[in-house]
Amino acid sequence: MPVATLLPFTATPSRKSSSPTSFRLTEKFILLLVFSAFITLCFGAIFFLPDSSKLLSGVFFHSSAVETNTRKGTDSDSNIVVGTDEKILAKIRKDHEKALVEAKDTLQKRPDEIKQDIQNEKDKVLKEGLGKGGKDDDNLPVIEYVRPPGATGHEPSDPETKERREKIKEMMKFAWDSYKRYAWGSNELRPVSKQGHSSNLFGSIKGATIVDALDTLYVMEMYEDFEMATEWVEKNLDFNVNAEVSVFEVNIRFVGGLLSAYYLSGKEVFRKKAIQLGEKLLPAFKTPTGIPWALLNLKSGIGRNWPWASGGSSILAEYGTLHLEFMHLSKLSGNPAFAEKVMNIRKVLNRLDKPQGLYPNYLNPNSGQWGQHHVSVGGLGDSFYEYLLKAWLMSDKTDEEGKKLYYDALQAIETSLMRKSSGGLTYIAEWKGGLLEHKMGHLTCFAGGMIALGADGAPEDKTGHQMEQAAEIARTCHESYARTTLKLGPEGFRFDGGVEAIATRQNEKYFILRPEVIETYMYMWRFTHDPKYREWGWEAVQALEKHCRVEGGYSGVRDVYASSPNHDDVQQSFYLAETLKYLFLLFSDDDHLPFEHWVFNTEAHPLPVIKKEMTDTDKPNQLE
Ligand code: DMJ
Repeated sequence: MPVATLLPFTATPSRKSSSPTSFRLTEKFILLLVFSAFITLCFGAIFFLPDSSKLLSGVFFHSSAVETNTRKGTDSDSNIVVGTDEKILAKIRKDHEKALVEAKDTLQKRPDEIKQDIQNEKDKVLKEGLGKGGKDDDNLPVIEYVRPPGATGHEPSDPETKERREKIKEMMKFAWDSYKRYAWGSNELRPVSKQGHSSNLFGSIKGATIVDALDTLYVMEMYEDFEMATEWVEKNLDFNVNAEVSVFEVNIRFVGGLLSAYYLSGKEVFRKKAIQLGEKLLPAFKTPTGIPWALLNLKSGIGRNWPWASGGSSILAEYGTLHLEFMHLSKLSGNPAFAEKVMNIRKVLNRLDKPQGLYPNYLNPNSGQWGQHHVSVGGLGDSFYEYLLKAWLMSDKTDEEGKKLYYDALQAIETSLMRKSSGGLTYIAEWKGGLLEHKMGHLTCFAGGMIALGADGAPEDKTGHQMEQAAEIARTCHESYARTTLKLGPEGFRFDGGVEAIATRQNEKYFILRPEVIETYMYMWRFTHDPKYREWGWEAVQALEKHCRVEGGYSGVRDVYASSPNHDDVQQSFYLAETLKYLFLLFSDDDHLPFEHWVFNTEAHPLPVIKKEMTDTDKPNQLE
């Protein structure tokens, strides 16, 4: 068979071999074979001969060290050259081997492990940026995220406690799933009519329940739901709304919720959103005194006060409940403005005379003078006192001014407002223009927990005394539940007209899933380990299940003294943020969100204590 027929692609059958320099096809083929054999031999020599690496180094890896030494070569130097040469080659070999092993490892990894590796690399870069005082794309300082201790917990060893804790988680799951199913994206859920609900406290900001529930989902290890909520925040949480919001409510629920979610999970989206929202709230402080407005239009930045508040006053519990969140906003943004605004509030208050050492609920932001002399540790006043104590604790006990203001205020409360009923129940009354109103609100019941939390630092050996006060308030608040038909606490209860711890007015008989009594049980349990607090908490769980759980979630009731519940059809966002979280912690071990490392904002969003050492070293976080 002619070779030509064997080489259909290289031969040109019509072309004649007339020229002396031209070859016949067979010759061409043989030449080609010889040539390729030669090339193969050369490459074989380079790659496979024992000392080929040296040759390679000369051909492909001309390092300057090799060049320099070669040029200057003497006999003795030539040993060095060989030595250096081998070192370099050894390093190259090692690097290649390492790369091969890494590649093999990577191929064996699951996608989520690869993702985690990428995240770790990113974190490393961020960490390096921190040292250089770097900024990220949003012009925020690059922060090294370190999860504070106790962000997650473990199951209690005692079987009954474990079972009860599981039950609370089931309740959270039901509340959350119902919200997801009927009201996803709305602020709150209407569990009876199975639809979304929004109060005007949030303007047209959406998703209050999602943001309020984030940290509870995390604390209860409901991570899939946490991811779903995170995704919603990333894609939908929008503060560019032309609407008026309550500065206080938006701060405690949204800013607080986002900050906690950031500190628990380390996800940057929460830090960014919290700071964005904080910046949107800053115009509220544009008043002659710097005491912020209660209401603010987030687009125009125009503020005003509640029309019902004494002579256009701002409210103590509103302007006095920004401190914790704003200190963290400064820490996380590197912008001292947030901290300055809240420190200025203190300055204004420090200049004013306090009637009997008490703080009236109303303060005019224009004149800087008190409005009506109405004092309360419940509605309109409550969390102002809470934030004085917690400012001190959150500063790792460096904010001495906060400490003094708190203990002085508590002394005034004890002297002027705390009373004991003839039946032996301690309560905190309200003060109106010098006269006591012997009524205590459900809201006031948080004070048991607050006093217990502060007792340890109390001056003049008052720790024991304050623990007793706290325990007495817890008992009174428990009585306010125990003395109702539904075993749920009324909004307000009185100690006059022959009654004790009972609501006498129709408009004080409702229960809206509030947390304060359970909050106090949780603090008392942590400090005393007296089992009665867990029992009282369990009684509340049973009442919630029996009277508030409906087909579409949990609902408040209109009258706790009625023989059967009349539902108000609202599942408040604080039920998921506070009530269920405090219940869960009541049945958890103390090392889950330990008080040494975490402080709860007034909406039960845990914020880490800003440790002294950290402030010194953590440069970009430092406040100026
Ligand atoms: C919550 O929004 C906060 O606890 C606030 O400080 C007062 N009231 C509600 C819950 O009752």
